[in-house]
Amino acid sequence: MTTDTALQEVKFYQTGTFTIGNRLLGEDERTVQSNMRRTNSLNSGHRACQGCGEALGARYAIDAAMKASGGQVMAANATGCLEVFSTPYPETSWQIPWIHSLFGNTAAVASGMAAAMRVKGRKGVKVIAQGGDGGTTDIGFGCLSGMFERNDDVLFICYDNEAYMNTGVQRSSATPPAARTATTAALGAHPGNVFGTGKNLPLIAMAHRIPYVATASVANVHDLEAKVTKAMQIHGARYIHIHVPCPLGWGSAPEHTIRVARLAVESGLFPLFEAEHGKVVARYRLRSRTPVAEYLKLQRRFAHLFGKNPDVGTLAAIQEIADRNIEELALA
Ligand SMILES: Cc1ncc(C[n+]2csc(CCOP(=O)(O)OP(=O)(O)O)c2C)c(N)n1
Ligand code: SF4
Repeated sequence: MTTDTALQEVKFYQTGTFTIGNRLLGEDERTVQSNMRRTNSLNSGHRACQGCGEALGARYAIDAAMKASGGQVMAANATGCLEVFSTPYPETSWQIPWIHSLFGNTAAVASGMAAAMRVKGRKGVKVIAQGGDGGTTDIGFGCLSGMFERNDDVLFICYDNEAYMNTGVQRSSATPPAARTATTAALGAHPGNVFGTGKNLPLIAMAHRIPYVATASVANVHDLEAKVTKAMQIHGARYIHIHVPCPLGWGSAPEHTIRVARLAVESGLFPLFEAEHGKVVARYRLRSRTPVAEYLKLQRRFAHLFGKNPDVGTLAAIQEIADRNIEELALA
């Protein structure tokens, strides 16, 4: 954390090694994250929990955006964990121009920033809006839909940890069925979030027929960076929805963040795809079809489904959701 104006560079403790699976790749194919000269947009020293998927996702996305734009990025950030852990005023971990908006108006603030850049003739400056799933799917949804409908020149990134984590794990409209939160039924025949509720924001974004929509996961850095890089080249409204496990809210081990994220993808519960102007144009095909139970059992928010008498009915209903995703998006 620094209030110093000088940029802090990345420090790898083991120099001469290639991080995150890049060892066998040529220089051009390695991730932005493996490069010691990346911008380090979200600097170390912030106050996220250990293993926070949102901190990883934001760093991966904004570093990739900085590389793609030659360092010409500014961001609006909704209230939520990402804002709170990165920027306890007057300190900040961000090494980019960054504005804290209200919880619900990030998309509108970013639209204004893009308009200001247009008026000033600063064509090269790219505007990103970012927030959690609560700030995106619930309270910020009206402003976001307006930003899509006007095709404002903004990339909106939702870091989806499937609840309102910053205020103590309340349910959002991105909370999956059966997940326990502070505001879903703790007891009864079927504790946790009810089935048949919630919103699928990537599909809603596609319904606006905006130029680009993608889903991404912190478990697949190459894919995430490629999508951000592509989005930075496109003019108009763009939306990327990144799945970011939250050890605190999900009751998963901090060291399992990537594993949990990967199992969400490989089970079909969090499909990875890209869409242009409302049509799916690419999808990540599953390497192996993993049963949803493998993903769920690593998280205490689903612990009531396991134990001596597993809730086979609820597990089958969740498996059905994954199977439907796999079929509808032709993932297998
Ligand atoms: C109008 C308004 N209502 C409520 C709050 C309190 N609040 C701040 S952050 C937050 C939850 C954020 O959840 P989410 O957007 O999912 O982000 P996360 O913290 O999970 O990353 C809430 C309810 C607020 N700041 N403003
Ligand atoms: S509560 Fe979750 S999202 Fe927030 S900082 Fe901790 S791990 Fe990250």
